[in-house]
Amino acid sequence: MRRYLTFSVLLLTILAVTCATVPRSLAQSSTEGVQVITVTAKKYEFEPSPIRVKQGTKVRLNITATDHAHGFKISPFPDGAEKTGEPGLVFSSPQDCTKIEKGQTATVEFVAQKPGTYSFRCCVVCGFHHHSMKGELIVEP
Ligand SMILES: [Cu+2]
Repeated sequence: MRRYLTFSVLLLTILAVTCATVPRSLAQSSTEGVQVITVTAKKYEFEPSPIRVKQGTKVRLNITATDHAHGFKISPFPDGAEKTGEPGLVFSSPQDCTKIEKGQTATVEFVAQKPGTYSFRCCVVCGFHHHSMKGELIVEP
């Protein structure tokens, strides 16, 4: 009986340790290999621009709006390319206009699949020169 009890405790301990470690290692692998880039959005520019990444990189843009609410909208197709077929940027979640409240940070995540220049712009009206608030992402082969 005593031996059985010891065995049960041992088994439970192993189970508990396994359960506690597996999700942690999964969480780690999901952040591995992601290039995190900090971007600032303010009237009327994005910093840095152009943003340069290597083809095949998984990119996470952490965009902070410092002075006003702004937006971030990027074309999934390179400039000058036909906007059909396989996109050059493959997003983790469907996106059109990512809105960023003043003082907040929004995240945009994608895989830079094809080389080229991808234009992005502000998509939340933020003032007089809103339409000239643009930037570029360059995916290098
Ligand atoms: Cu704007």
